[in-house]
Amino acid sequence: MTSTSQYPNLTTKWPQALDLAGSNMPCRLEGEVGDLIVKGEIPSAIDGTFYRVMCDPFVPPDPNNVAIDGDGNISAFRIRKGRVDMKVKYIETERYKLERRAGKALFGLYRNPFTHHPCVRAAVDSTANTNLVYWAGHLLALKEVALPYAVDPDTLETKGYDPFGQVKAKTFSAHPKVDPYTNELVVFGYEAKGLATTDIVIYAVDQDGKVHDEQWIKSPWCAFIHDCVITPSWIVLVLWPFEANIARMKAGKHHWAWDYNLPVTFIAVPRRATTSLPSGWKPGEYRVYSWRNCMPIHTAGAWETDDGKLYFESSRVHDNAFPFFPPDDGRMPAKDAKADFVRWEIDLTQPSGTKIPDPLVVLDVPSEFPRIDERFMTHEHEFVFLNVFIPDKSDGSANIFHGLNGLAMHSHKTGETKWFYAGDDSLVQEPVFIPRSKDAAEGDGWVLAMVERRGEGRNDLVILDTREFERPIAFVQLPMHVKAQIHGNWVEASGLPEWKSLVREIPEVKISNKGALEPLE
Ligand code: V55
Ligand code: FE
Repeated sequence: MTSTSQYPNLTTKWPQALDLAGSNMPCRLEGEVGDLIVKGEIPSAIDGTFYRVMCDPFVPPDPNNVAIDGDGNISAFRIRKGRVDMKVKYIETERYKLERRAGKALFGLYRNPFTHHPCVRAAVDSTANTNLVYWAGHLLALKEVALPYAVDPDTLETKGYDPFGQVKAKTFSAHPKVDPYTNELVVFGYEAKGLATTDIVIYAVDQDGKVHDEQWIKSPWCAFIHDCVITPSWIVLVLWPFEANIARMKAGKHHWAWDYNLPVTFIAVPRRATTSLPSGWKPGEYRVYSWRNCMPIHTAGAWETDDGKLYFESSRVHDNAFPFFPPDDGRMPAKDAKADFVRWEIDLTQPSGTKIPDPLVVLDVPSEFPRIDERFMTHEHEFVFLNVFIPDKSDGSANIFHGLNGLAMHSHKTGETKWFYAGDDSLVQEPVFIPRSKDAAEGDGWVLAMVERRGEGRNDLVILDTREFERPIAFVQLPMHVKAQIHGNWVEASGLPEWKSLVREIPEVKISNKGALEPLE
């Protein structure tokens, strides 16, 4: 690598920030690569597309903005017959188009309209950068601050905003959950009536895109609600100890401030008016439970029992994991803040306001992005797949955002954990599970994840067989570096429309007879 630091007279409009340098340097690529080089062999039973989304600012951001507010840029990897095509394209949000046309940032701080240029105040302030979920024929590009953008799953062209259009809410979580037993997408949105409101909407979208079971509840304070879990009867929302406050926003500061006095809080809500309620529950009721100050970033699975217990699993940071949203007094999280993976238990027969017991530590390892075999979402499951920091290896660090160097597959039944270490100078991103077949046993299949080869300035997709998790069966080699994703998902080809243009197909070639070996007339 050539160093440019010896030319200090050469300036750039890009802020000099850690989240815009090194492997966080904006990717900004759009295009396609056909037939990527594969090392190893991809089983032909793997037939579908891995969609992932990067947080990838197109214009130099406001120097005070946070790293989670860059434009959403999709990468799609179409895997079929052992071969892989790749396509990369920005989601053309209103915000992206306005800023790209202006050639500069018009939006200021994350979710703070008072810091935006007045000409964009009425525009949708979504970068659509957090998750991609395929539902009811739409590839939904999600950001929890707004409604979904729908993207064409083949061309990746942005088709429009709010494809379902039936609910009067301003927001839609980036972590809706598919109930595979009822074929519903369970959705929530918070700050659902507008900036800093405590209104939460919950509903389900059926396979045809029709909304039902809409309900509105109130949050105990304007909390940051990134993820949830579902069981057959319940949705549980996870409230992080941040607070939004209009006065702070008007003062030109951040939407969120951590509050060390707030506990992590869980709102348990019956999914349907017809849900049979535990004794003591009144129709229309929901209950609020809390623990201590901590940040469970992402959930894995959840299940319920007949005696009114709810179990759910999550990653947990024992402090503020978003130091870019500090408390109003500026206190920074502990440098050595612990992180682990835990199982929470809620006894629904207890009244609202109950403090729940300490969770069970399932894996005492810094980990993030836990995933399950989602065919079993809502039911008790055996396996969890996680992105982990493997401490006895040289690379990575316990910082869950800058140091996850491996993957783990953990069995609740046997207690055994299997590890995949990505190799020297490499970091791994969120795993996705691909079942071996429609009816395969739980956890029998493959795990796919993006690996960043920091030393090479390049990436690989790794494919692991869950029957021999430690030894990869294939690496799909990208010829370039792509930024870390926020989230990604696997979509089986059987559920997708036909792939036509993802990577240009060459039509029949008519030979010209002008080649060198053809004699001149
Ligand atoms: C998260 C990420 C976001 C966001 C809110 O990881 C929460 C959590 C990439 O954007 O807007
Ligand atoms: Fe997330």
